[in-house]
Amino acid sequence: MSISWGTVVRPKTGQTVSGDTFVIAPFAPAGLQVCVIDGLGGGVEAARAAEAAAEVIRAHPGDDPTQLLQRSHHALHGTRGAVMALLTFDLPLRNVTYMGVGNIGVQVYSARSIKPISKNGIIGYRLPHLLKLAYSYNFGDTFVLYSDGVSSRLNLDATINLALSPQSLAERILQLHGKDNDDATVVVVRITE
Ligand SMILES: [Mn+2]
Repeated sequence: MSISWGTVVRPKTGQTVSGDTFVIAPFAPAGLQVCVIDGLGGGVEAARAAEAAAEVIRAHPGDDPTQLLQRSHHALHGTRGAVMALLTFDLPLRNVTYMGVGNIGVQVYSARSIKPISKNGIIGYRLPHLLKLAYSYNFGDTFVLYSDGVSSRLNLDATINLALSPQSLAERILQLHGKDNDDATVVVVRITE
């Protein structure tokens, strides 16, 4: 089995700091935590909020997603707040769970129907009742998490070339669907046999 991923983070036009960030963190014995975080607003304050949540995920990536989001919620008190989504892979079982709060997009390219949704809310301000969605996936499926600096038209784009490597695919998605007026992040993960 091999795991490959690609990532791009691009600040909005005129900014040098992105208020988005991501975490990709393998954990024992055979898991992978993948997270995209969008700090509210922009610039340094947004980046500080996103980074506070990223630190929570990086500290204990194997903890249950519910705990990770609750802990992030507490860590983000006093910040701008953030929206975030987690894909948590159990690699030997070929299972993945999704948990998202707020406006992070997800697109899964699979023969299976894997169409997760997020709950409305803002980490740090208003934590919704958390919903963990579980799926089985196939080897070769491609998972994409993206911030709202990428248009959700991505989900309808039938021209996406899945023969591309995850890194090339992330760059291509940003090129095709990125918006200049917001920070934009794309994370692509593929697990093959
Ligand atoms: Mn945004």
